[in-house]
Amino acid sequence: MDKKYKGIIFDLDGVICFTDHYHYLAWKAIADKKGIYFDEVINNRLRGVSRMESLEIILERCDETLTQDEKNALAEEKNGIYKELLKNMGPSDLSAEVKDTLDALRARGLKLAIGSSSKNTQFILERIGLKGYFDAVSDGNNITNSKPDPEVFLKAAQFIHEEPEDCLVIEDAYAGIDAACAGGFDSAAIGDASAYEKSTYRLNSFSDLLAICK
Ligand code: B16
Ligand code: MG
Repeated sequence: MDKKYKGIIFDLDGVICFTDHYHYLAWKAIADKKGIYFDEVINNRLRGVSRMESLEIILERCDETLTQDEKNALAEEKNGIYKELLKNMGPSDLSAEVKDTLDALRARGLKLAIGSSSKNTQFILERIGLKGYFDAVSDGNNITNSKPDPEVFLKAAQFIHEEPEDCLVIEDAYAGIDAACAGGFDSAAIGDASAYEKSTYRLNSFSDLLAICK
């Protein structure tokens, strides 16, 4: 395939950096407090899923019926624990491979954007030294429908003034690849989703992008 892309939209967690273990620890603290069974396998189902939807998945194993206020309080408590844990992150959590690849793609004239479900995107970008780096950031704060709805990627494409067919989405979550397809984007899958046949490309490593976006 020899398509010339104008923009690349990167998912954040699982693509640019890895915060899933911190999500796990924070949700585990909440689950333990409520006496709900939770493990790393269930945590994998939270990949790319919004905070409230993540809570609903965890509550599948809860016998109690919670009110919306109680759910909001739990989600907020989880986020407080998660944000404390994120303070452990720093520039060393951005790999040289990712940074060098981003720089090379930019040097080739591509516009670079973030398309993440996370409401903590700006905080994470700041922690890993990428504050202000991207041409646009579309995240959990500017959407009403989360992946697999394409909204976060459609907004990212709008922010960089490009059409979906001219952009490539990079994702590690099945829900993210589905979102890219639904929005009319080509996609490159990495990590957890790297075997997903709905993706246009499957990456072994982040730098494989250099062979796709020439
Ligand atoms: P927050 P991504 C997603 O980030 C995470 O993969 C997912 O596990 C998390 O629930 C979601 O962000 C919301 O995060 O609680 O920080 O708003 O993969 O879309 O970059
Ligand atoms: Mg992700």
